[in-house]
Amino acid sequence: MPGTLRLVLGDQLSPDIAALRGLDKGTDTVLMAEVWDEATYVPHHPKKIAFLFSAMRHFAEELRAGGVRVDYVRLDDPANTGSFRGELARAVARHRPERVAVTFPGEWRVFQDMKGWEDAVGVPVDIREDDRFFASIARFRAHAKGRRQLRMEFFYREMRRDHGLLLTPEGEPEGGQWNFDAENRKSLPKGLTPPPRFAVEPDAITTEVLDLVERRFGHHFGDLRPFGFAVTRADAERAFQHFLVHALPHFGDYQDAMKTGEETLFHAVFSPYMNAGLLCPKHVCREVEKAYRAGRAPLNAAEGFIRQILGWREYVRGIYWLKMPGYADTNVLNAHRPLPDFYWTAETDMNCMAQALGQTKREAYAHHIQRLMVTGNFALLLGVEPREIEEWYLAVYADAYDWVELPNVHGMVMHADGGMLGSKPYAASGKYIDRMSDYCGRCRYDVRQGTGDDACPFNYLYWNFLIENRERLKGNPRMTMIYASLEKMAPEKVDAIRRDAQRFIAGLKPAYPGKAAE
Ligand code: FAD
Ligand code: DLZ
Ligand code: SF4
Repeated sequence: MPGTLRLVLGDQLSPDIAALRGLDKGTDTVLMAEVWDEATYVPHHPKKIAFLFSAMRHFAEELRAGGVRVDYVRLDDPANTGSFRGELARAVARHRPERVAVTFPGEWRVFQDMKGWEDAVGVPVDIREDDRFFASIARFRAHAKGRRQLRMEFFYREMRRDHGLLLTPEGEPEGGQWNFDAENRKSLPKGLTPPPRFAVEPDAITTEVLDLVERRFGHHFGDLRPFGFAVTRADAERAFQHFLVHALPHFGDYQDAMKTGEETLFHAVFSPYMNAGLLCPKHVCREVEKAYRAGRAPLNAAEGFIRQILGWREYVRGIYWLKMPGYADTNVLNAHRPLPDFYWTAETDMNCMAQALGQTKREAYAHHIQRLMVTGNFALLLGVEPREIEEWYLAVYADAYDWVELPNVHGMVMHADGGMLGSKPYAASGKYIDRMSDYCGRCRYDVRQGTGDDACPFNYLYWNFLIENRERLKGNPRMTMIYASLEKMAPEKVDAIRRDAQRFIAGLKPAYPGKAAE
């Protein structure tokens, strides 16, 4: 009997995903497909592809074990057309369903294509809302309506109230304030050792995927092995429990810290799992609240953590669907320089960059402050073309999908949207990196020098950025003080800054995205 064909995409690996609701095991089939287009629309890190393919294969096995019929198309299937549309059309011809059900995708690019599927395959295609998020797209639109300016903090407070997280019985914020960020900027003290990273041994399915990825994508930037990602929901939950017990208590205090050789510090390291559907954000936030109420984590840690998910993660998704497609095209700082080659080789004598890029290459992971204040800050100061740096971030991190990467890079890092994610650019000199890390002590450059051959490039690039963007930024009330300092700067010093910045920029080699390792 022809039933419903239910398509599950690689980042929709949740048993309660909308497309699976109402499934009839007698008549319905679930379709999953490894497709070339998705694996190559940017040159994804091999670990990211392996994680996704292995998690997809494990999810298919989980469904089958529950008695669900799954039609799983592997990348190497000779008839594989390489696209969602092509695979859906082939599956419709095989199963002759009455209709297709699919969940709203995470990327504008895929949504545009999805809108044409019904005509292409000749049966109704039911695109269902992705309700794994706290806020629907309509809820975010309602928040945004009529506001002259959008700010994460106000949206976050509404979300706390909507979902009753960290509230007193009177509906007020726990601890008398909404946000404890001011307590969360400590550098790492000597003698405090972060917990070991949670890792899972590859099983037979993962081992087979690793061989496939090595053969087909081994030339992409990034190390495939050793591979320790969780690829099942059970192991993703173990990773989360590991975080709750060992890292959450210190999460707040050292959220912004960086240390040589310490890649994950007290971070959660489970964004790939949450974004692919192996962990549910609502479950994660409730469990963190419980840990706080049971006295297992301080308020600044629990609040800081919940804000990342209930606040930032939801806010960037809201901005994405509110502003696309035009959002990706803005470039208010008129930045057009090419991305330097070392983003794709991790070879540079700036130690902070070498640390962040090196661990990105090894792990497909860097924590927020490395992404924002090291690799991101450098691209901002240099004035890299937003599209180039966006493609890089989308490719190299295991948790990267357009809906979350784009607002973070285009908005938060590059200020290319004019300030929807930050009221001023997060530009900083080497002084910030020196305060929050031990990188500078081991660097060939001197963070105390502003100009000259040995001066930290972040220092003169910072002032050069302010000079180049003076007309655009000097009216920003949060930048009045820094522009007042620039106005007072001796002309010889300004000249030296400009000369050093130009010399440094002229010495950079442009990158050839995704080709560096070929
Ligand atoms: P933790 O620091 O432990 O935070 C816990 C969780 O909060 C994360 O797992 C994540 O789900 C959420 N979170 C925290 N900050 C953000 C944020 N700004 N936006 C969305 N979610 C957030 N996150 C992605 O999931 N995918 C991306 O492609 C991505 N690209 C980024 C690019 C740049 C330039 C920047 C500055 C940030 C980006 N982020 C992205 C946000 C953040 O850096 C990562 O979510 C975080 O580093 C993941 O590591 P973690 O799980 O250890 O996070
Ligand atoms: C990221 C990714 C990759 C690398 N490969 C696949 C794939 O082969 N099949 C699949 O269903 N999904 C994959 N994905 C995730 C998709 O890119 C993601 O589902 C869309 O971008 C929508 O968010
Ligand atoms: Fe980075 Fe400058 Fe410090 Fe070197 S001195 S690690 S380049 S901030």
